[in-house]
Amino acid sequence: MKEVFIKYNPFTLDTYFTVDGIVPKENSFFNNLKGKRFQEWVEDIPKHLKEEYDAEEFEITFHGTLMDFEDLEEVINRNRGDFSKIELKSEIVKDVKDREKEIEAIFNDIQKGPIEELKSLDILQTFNKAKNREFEIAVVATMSAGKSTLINSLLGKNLCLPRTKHVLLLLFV
Ligand SMILES: Nc1nc2c(ncn2[C@@H]2O[C@H](COP(=O)(O)OP(=O)(O)OP(=O)(O)O)[C@@H](O)[C@H]2O)c(=O)[nH]1
Ligand SMILES: [Mg+2]
Repeated sequence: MKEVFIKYNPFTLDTYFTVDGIVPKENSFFNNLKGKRFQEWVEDIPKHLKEEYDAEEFEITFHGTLMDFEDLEEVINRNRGDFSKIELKSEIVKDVKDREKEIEAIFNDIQKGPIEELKSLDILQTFNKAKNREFEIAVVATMSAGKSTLINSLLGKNLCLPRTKHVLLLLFV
């Protein structure tokens, strides 16, 4: 039974991977995951485990968010037939929502605290803007490059966009 450890940080996109406590070889699939989102490579885990470690029995411990663990669980369950034994354990860490709540609690404490400069309307508005899910996207390209076509296909509907020629188009999503 090979013991696999996968630690994935969705904020920095860093992955730490070991099998029986040993980091993979340089040319290993598992050593080339830096900067890649978990969802880009989770599907390929079973195949590479089998190919690179030439074993039938694995125990995988995943250290990361619940959302990523569930994706891994789904992939493992789908590929169970290729292994004589494959077990999955989790070490769940806080996800984005938990962290957002913590940041909000800290901000609310600051608003009740003694430092008046941190209670200005400007700071309150900036914090609310950062928290808001709305953000601005600028689509910039030369005339008839396909800006309107791109925006329409991203939105999945045909907006009647004014001529977007060389100008900055601000799209609120
Ligand atoms: N072949 C091809 N044609 C495209 C593509 N994207 C857009 N077009 C065509 O290119 C033409 C211009 O596309 P638009 O989306 O209107 O370009 P635009 O940048 O909004 O143009 P302006 O607002 O007039 O500057 C249209 O006839 C589109 O159908 C593409 O990816 N491939
Ligand atoms: Mg246009």
